[in-house]
Amino acid sequence: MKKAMITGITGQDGYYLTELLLAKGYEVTGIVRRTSTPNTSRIENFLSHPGLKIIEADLCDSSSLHKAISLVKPHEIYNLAAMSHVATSFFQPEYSADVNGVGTVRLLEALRSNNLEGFTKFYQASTSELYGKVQAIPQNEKTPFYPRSPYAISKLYAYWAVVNYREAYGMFTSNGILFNHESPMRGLNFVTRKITSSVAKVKQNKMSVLKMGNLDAKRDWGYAKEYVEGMWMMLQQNIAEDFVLATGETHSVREFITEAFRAIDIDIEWRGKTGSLEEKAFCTKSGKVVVEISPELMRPAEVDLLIGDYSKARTKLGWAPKTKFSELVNLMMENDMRLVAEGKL
Ligand code: NAP
Ligand code: F7E
Repeated sequence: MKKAMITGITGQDGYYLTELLLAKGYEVTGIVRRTSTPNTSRIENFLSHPGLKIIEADLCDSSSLHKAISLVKPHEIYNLAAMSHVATSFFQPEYSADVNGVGTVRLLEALRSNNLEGFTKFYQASTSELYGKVQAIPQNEKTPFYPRSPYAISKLYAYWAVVNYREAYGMFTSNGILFNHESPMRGLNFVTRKITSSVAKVKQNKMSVLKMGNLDAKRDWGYAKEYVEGMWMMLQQNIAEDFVLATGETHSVREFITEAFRAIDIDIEWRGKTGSLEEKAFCTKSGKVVVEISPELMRPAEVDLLIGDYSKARTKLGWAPKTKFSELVNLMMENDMRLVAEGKL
């Protein structure tokens, strides 16, 4: 039986990857950090699965990682754990570097100190945020990086550590450079889920106005469930390489909001100078303001435009995204409409 270890198992991608690997018959070990309130709500349904074990460890603590790896000796490790919120990284730059950057090296070193460098395949959750102030459109594996946040800088360090351990020690280490991927499991403070949960509340009269930051930022948004399949495919190769996963389509935050309202049959109209603090969205039918701008939600430096070229993944892995932008918005809206109606949001 193949053994996989997932750091960040309690997050969005951790949920979908656990579902995938258990369905494939893997024995899965999840690394969960200690928190004062339970952090396993996403994976609640898997906790009683005989194929899943949980070990308490932290990316900031080398000895706990060494011990976890020596207990499991996994065939595959998926390093998904991170302080993953870009806006938060501006307030906690040092912590972001510790978890995302040094944490990755701690995990790679734990493999080496357990003499597993020739045995375990390693997946690193790299990110389209590395492209930052983009140097080419669209972005692929050869596009130079230009990080624009402490989060992206920390992930850049981890990216190069993964390349270096591959070259220096011959380890099977792969960077998945994943563009934004979303789902009903997305954390509530990322923009897509913030929009779908808030629009569902507006519809059900539990919120009147949605406050937003930069509406002009453009992202390449895919469906997380499909992206974890790509992670697994990367580790089934004979030779470790880095791959971009993306949809090849880009949409602005403004378009996402319009689409979310459209999904529940509400037409909105944008008024005020586009991109200004005065811009607002009105419900066409009621005339009420439903979206306005909050300057404190703007970031000190922004990533304006991301659009990925996933041709290498399509050719070498046979991976391609299936869910279209409007389908993704619809499935997230459907989920949040139900959760709001049930009083769970
Ligand atoms: P997420 O929902 O924020 O999950 C992050 C996970 O990391 C959680 O399980 C969290 O645990 C865990 N974690 C944080 N700090 C830790 C620490 N010190 N020790 C151990 N675990 C820790 O993120 P996601 O969206 O699933 O993303 C997965 C990974 O892909 C992240 O590395 C992210 O940076 C990267 N990424 C994401 C995207 C995307 O669009 N989603 C795109 C590219 C790359 P708690 O539950 O206890 O907080
Ligand atoms: O922001 C703008 C914001 O926080 C997207 C992480 O998973 O994907 C994610 O990073 C855009 C930005 O994701 C609000 O300024 C406007 O331009 O959903 P986000 P992100 O920063 O792209 C990458 C690939 C990762 O690797 C990260 O881990 O939306 N925006 N108004 C807003 N963003 C938020 N969060 N909240 C707002 O109110």
